[in-house]
Amino acid sequence: MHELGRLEDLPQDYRDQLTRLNLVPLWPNLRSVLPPQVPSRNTRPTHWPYTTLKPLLMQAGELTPMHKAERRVLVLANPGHGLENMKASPAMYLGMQLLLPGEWAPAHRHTPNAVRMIVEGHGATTTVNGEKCPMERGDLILTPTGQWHEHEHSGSGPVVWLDVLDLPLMYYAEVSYAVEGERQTVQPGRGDEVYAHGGVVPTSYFERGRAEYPMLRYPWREARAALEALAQTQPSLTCVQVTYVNPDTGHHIQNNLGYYAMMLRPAQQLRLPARSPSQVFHVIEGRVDVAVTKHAFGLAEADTCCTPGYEAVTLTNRSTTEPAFLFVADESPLHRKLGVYEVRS
Ligand code: GTQ
Repeated sequence: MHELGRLEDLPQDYRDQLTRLNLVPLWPNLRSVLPPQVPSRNTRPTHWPYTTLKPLLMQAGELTPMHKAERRVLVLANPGHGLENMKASPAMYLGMQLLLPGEWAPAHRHTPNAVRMIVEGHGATTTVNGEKCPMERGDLILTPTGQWHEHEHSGSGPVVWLDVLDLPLMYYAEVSYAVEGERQTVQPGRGDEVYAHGGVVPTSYFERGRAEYPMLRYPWREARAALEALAQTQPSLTCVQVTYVNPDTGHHIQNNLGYYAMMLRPAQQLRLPARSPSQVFHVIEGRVDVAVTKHAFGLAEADTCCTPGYEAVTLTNRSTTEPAFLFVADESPLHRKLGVYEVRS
């Protein structure tokens, strides 16, 4: 690939004229916006150990009362994107949120899509558009775009969860905003009970149109059971993984980000090929080593890490006797919509 002209090659008065007219020559920048073969990526492989994060989150509980926080969250920010930009990757935001007994995080709705993966604690609930969802370890709870949500905790002890939002993408698109609301009236009925029976879904002769998000809570008990059944039924299957889907459509649960649960068999080493999307790995149970390019992380339970796209990732279960379980998030639905989804090798 031959070298192109530089900005310095142009006479200063010509450059000044361009600047005054809000014009920029492409050729000095062409290679940086269209690099050869592989995109440039700011996403750095980054590890957030829970043991170091948790004491600081608990300290936030003492330092900042709920009414001064609205959402008491420490953001897992990727230094490659600049900490102040609060991105784990180009499209993914990660936050670790704390709710103490008796606290209430007031109702609001916003354009970014969110999910929460419950890390620890008992007795908290998230109410999403009037549906009250219990929060237990490993559960995945959705708050899709535009839906009212508030969190409350009537149990004892702290409750902590990992928020994943497509906030950086929405912010980039200049469509990110929130609306504050009143305490919701809880409606009877739970999607996770109606849709708890795989393969049989509600139907009607008198179709009135389906809810866009029929299931808001995906209990860990069910996802874990699905992974164990899959591993047992297919002993030679290398990637024991399930995707969180909308049970009415079979499509990803949200528009931009994909969510998965993965099981590593005892001592299993799994090489995930290089693909275009960035990924996030969070350990639900066990200990997992993550290797990507020149980085290697030892993930303990409740640890989180992210990896850039276009790099192979190798996962290793540290236990030789017990399976390990991971929650995975990625940008593949977005990449497919953009028409750029790629698997390389
Ligand atoms: O719980 O609604 O981590 O609105 C960031 C923004 C959590 C939430 C976050 C939010 C929330």
